[in-house]
Amino acid sequence: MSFDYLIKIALIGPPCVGKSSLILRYVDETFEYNQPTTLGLDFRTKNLILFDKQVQLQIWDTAGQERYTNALNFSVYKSVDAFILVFDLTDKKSLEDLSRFLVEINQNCSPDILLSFIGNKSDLVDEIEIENPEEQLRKLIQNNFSFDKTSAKDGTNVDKVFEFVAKTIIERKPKKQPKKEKKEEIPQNIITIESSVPKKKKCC
Ligand SMILES: Nc1nc2c(ncn2[C@@H]2O[C@H](COP(=O)(O)OP(=O)(O)OP(=O)(O)O)[C@@H](O)[C@H]2O)c(=O)[nH]1
Ligand SMILES: [Mg+2]
Repeated sequence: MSFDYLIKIALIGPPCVGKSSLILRYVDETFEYNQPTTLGLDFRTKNLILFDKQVQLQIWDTAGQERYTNALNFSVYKSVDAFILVFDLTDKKSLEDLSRFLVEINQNCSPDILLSFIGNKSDLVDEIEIENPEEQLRKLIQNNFSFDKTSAKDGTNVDKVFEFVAKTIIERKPKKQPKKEKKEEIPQNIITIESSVPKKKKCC
């Protein structure tokens, strides 16, 4: 299938914050209570129409555990259009831990790379530990950023975040990209290894 825009987005953040669950919710509209830890790197695709154009999102799921990240993540960092940085609203430390990911972005990406922040697990209202996430995030990052509270469990704001990121990237692109086949667009030098997300389904 051909498309007008290919947009590459990576979800990054500490372990157990819900990165894989957010992708599962967005792509498959499901939720798993026992989502396995991501051991490597994988991607899912989602086709949608934005601004009357055919858009394919290539969504990279990364491992939160540091021991699985470095070399693989480096390849992804070089190739994506945007990052969604995820923390867990019920775990204060997970927001603080985003600083390690911001250092990696600073070292490997263009300064104007699009960053969108997610505080996930908003459904766990009685367990929220972070009172004012925007204020905490401002201590970590000086540039403008977008922020939303999401729940991969009940779907709150999940579509909104992915579509906001996709639209922002399209608006930033100076010219229409040439139509390309999906198969050609998988970044080179990426080894996809065992991961928690289901195998990619063929798009129709
Ligand atoms: N209640 C609730 N639980 C969630 C939500 N998102 C994820 N979880 C649960 O949190 C756990 C971790 O979710 P994952 O999606 O595996 O987290 P991850 O960030 O991909 O973790 P790593 O792969 O280890 O980096 C799982 O048991 C999920 O079911 C959410 O929005 N609400
Ligand atoms: Mg995962």
